[in-house]
Amino acid sequence: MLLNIFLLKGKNLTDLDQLNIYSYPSSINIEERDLIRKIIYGQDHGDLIKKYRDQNNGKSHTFKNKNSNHNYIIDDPVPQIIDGLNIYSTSINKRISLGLLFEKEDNPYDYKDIFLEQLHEYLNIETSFSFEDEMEIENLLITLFISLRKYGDEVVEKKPQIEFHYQEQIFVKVFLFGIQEVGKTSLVRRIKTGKFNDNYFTPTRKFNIEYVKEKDGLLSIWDMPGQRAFRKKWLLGLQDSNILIFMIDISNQLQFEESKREFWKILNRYELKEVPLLILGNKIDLVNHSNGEDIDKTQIHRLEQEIFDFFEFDRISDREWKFLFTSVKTGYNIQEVLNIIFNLISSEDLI
Ligand SMILES: Nc1nc2c(ncn2[C@@H]2O[C@H](COP(=O)(O)OP(=O)(O)OP(=O)(O)O)[C@@H](O)[C@H]2O)c(=O)[nH]1
Ligand SMILES: [Mg+2]
Repeated sequence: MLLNIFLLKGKNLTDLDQLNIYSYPSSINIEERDLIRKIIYGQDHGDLIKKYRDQNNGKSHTFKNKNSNHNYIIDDPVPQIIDGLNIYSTSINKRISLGLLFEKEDNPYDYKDIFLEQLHEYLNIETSFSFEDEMEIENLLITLFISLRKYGDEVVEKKPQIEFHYQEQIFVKVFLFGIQEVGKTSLVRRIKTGKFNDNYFTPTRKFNIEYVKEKDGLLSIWDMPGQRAFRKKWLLGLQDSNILIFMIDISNQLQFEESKREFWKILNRYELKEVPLLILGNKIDLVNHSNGEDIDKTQIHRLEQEIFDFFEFDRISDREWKFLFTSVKTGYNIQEVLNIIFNLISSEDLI
């Protein structure tokens, strides 16, 4: 199974002090100097690698694309075991090192074709990919990670033959969007840490990706920045989403119009057709002045109807969807959010 993906970039790869290091999911520590040095030297002129290169005539993949200004040269990836870590890395234009970290027993060659193909597709077919843009780099790593994991699970890994309690781990990409200050980042923190902090207020600028392990699977939650200036970044984050979560601040009706506009822009995107949707009416504590539990049923029903009418949710026709009132502050319905995520996607084709 693929464990991690990393990218090293600098004016000169051998100048370790000036290297920018990106990795995903970041839980595995590859930021160790010595390890990085070995990876880079291995890729450059390590003995083992040289032998391998000679056998393969040092193949590079140069892909030409008429529609693109870019023409990234992607080297054949090189397998290395470094400090017991199973690493498969390639260099791009001899200036960037991109590597995969596998579990010990994996054979990186199983991934060679898909790795090169995906990388080429991302770098040379996308018309404007730039290694200068951090967001694009992060997005590249995550997209590659998700598709290689998916590939590994479907094609490479053999399921245990006889294992009675074997339960497949599912991997879910959650696209969490909504305008500014509705409570998206607070929700992610609540799910991750169980805590809420009233004083915590940091508008998200680039998207914040959190990795949450739940008993039913692994969630990667893509928490989008809600401020107008950053909303164009939503388009970079939505591909391959398994579920959409749209959040509204129900205590701030002045922003409903804007919220509705942004909602339909995303919902009308062709690539998200049929992706299930969960809509959260957040900050119910402010409307109800309670913790959410002792809500007046008629009042809440009326409010729900008003919101449905205003946002025209009855026009949602091409997907499964659910609506839920929440309070990230009091914790009201937060567990239910997780249940619904797994219910909504249980029929999807997931890894
Ligand atoms: N009363 C109340 N306040 C909340 C709730 N959820 C979030 N907040 C507050 O709302 C404010 C905005 O929360 P964030 O989580 O930063 O909102 P966001 O949607 O991530 O905002 P952007 O990153 O700018 O898009 C913070 O002050 C939170 O403490 C809630 O359920 N009830
Ligand atoms: Mg935020």
